[in-house]
Amino acid sequence: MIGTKVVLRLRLGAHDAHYAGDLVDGARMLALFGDAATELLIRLDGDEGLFRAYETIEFLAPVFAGDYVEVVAELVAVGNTSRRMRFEARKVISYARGVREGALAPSAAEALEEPVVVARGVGTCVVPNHLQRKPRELYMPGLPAGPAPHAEPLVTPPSPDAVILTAAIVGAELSRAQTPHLPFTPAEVADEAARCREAGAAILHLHVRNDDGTNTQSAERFARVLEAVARKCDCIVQTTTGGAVGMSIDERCGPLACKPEMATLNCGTINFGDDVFVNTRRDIRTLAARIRAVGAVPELECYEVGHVEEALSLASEGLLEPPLHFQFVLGVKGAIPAREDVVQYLRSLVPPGSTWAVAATGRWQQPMTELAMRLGGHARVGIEDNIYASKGVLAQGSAPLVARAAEYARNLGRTPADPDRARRLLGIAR
Ligand code: KMH
Ligand code: ZN
Repeated sequence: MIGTKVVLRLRLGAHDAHYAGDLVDGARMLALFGDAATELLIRLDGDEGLFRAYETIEFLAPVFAGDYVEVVAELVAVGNTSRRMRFEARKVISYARGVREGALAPSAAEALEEPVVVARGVGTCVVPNHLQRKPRELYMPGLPAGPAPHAEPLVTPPSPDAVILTAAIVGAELSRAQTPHLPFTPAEVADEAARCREAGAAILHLHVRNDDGTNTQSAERFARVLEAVARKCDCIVQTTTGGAVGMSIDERCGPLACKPEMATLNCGTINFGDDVFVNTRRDIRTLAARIRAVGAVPELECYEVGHVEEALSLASEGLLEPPLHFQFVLGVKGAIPAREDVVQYLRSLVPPGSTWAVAATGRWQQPMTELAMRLGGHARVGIEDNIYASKGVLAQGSAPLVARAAEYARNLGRTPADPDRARRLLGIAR
């Protein structure tokens, strides 16, 4: 379970002192981090595992023979075989003030009122699949059984601090028969938007429905929903120009009349389950121009590798202005699968200064968005893509999915961006 901790507490003795003045070397702290990591792995996997890499390590205060230290290892992320942990060593007992000056006996010591952090680090351990002896569901609830997303251990580069969470709260393919938590009316959408904002979302990816639940791209309906949302929260609204399969390009452009801050730009045609979601190269260029004409910032929806290349072509043709904002949509039946190697490849195509996020369908939503956050990307969650909180258990709307993603981000040391911070990161003028 993310957040699981183990604590070791021990006294460093004369045999640990390595340098002048009874100073203990930093390598000793690393050995203790290794021991704490090992206990965590035994508890999680029933195996000692291996330390693969440290991303950061800091030595913050000296440690001397005779000090007692408390070492904490906390699980912050779980991959297929990787377990990422945060470590902290704190001095809790030290020699008494005056010992060094000879004013007190050398045996005088005291418990510190406030522990002193002496070392900190973040690192990744691995437990190969064949050595894992505990069910993965135990510590990675929601991860589907079946083929693992990626066979290789993950070594995570340092992540930027802010993570932009998008809530996709309506969608075009869902029905109330599938989930009763699907909002239809402006008031229902606005309430759910406010709940998602409260949970940590900065962007709302928005489709709208008529009161009877049918899809519409009507500018009037969007205007009513946008007004209701703006009364309840300050989220960036990203209106869809994808609409529903089968709509014409003109119809799909309906919400642009509301001059949204953001709009989606779907970057290619795909099989969309049993349907075909058509975005010809001409359509994409028409949509890009119309989005630009209303001053909206496009989010580039990529369901295939070639869609990223298409977006880059649009930029080189001058139809998109950098920085670009990519959304990798994974796991649509008939399009690119939700796998770690896919994310690694797609993000390698993103030009410097641009941003990227992951959205994934169904059971892949949680593991893939968490992977994106570990890799420094942003994430989209919500019932448009996935209606379940865990296997067979409906999410109570999109907000709990946002809350879970926000908690995961915070455990990684990243902060869910509020809408204004997201605006700055995305270059949205207000
Ligand atoms: N409903 C899908 C066919 C978007 O919002 O831009 C398209 C879609 C993408 O949901
Ligand atoms: Zn959508």
